[in-house]
Amino acid sequence: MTSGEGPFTSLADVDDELRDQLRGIARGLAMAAGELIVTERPDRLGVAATKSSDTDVVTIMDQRSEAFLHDRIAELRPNDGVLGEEGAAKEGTSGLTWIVDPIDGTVNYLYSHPFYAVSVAVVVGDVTTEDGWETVAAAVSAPVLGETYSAAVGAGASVESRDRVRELQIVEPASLDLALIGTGFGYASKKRAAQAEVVASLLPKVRDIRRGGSAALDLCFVAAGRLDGYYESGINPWDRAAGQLIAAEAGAIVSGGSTPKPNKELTVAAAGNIHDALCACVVTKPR
Ligand code: LIP
Repeated sequence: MTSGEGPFTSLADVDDELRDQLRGIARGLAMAAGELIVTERPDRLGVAATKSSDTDVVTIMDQRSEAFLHDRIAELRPNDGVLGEEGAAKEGTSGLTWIVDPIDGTVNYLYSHPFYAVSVAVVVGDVTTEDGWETVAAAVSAPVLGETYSAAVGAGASVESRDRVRELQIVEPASLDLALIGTGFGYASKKRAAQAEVVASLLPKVRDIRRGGSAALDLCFVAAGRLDGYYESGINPWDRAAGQLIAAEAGAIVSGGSTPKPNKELTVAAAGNIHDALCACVVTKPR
């Protein structure tokens, strides 16, 4: 094992004590940033900027939440790297990197729709690649829902709500046609048209579809049994880095559909007995 400051190159380098400590830090940061985006939301919240399209928005609170997370991580774990959705980027020396989504479900936040969260994950490996890293510990905090999910590798997943902590273990649905499946859609019109074809083909084969608007929470909902499966094409590491560990530690199979690890092309998290059947419906052949 490596001491608390590294350098860490794999999950095996991180001992249980440090793993649990990192989970506690992720939980505290996600909850504090969640509190910030609710209590300091301006009355007339607007769009501060757009990214990949006019509907891919950033608010001042996305920026403030990420600045808060970046600064607190620098205080608590000065040798670790940071990678944030809104541009926070810092190379570390420890081999650990904090991948943060300051508000996952930004459009929901902009519209005061309650389904949004702060996602905080600490990973080991090469974050300059799509799948060259592994999540060590993670937390997703949904302030309006009053729920905070967390996990550490090999230590299980849990959700806290109103001071109660519940360990998470998924329960398999009878079959895909009785499964409730979550998904989401990108911001580019052409991508959305392709995604619409996939979901239209899937809809008659499952119990129903839910589109919540936050990948991080969708993955946590698989862990919590509120969804039997989730898939989405085009999400980024900050959308999934925390939720994919939480879902896996609750017993879900997490993959890239046709690859062992989630990636930009596809993220799938599902109960083991429906994972392959779901992938068969949503893995699209290259055009
Ligand atoms: C969101 C994802 C969601 C996806 C949305 C959006 P953001 O992330 O969490 O799954 O369907 O289109 O990308 O932009 O709110 O951080």
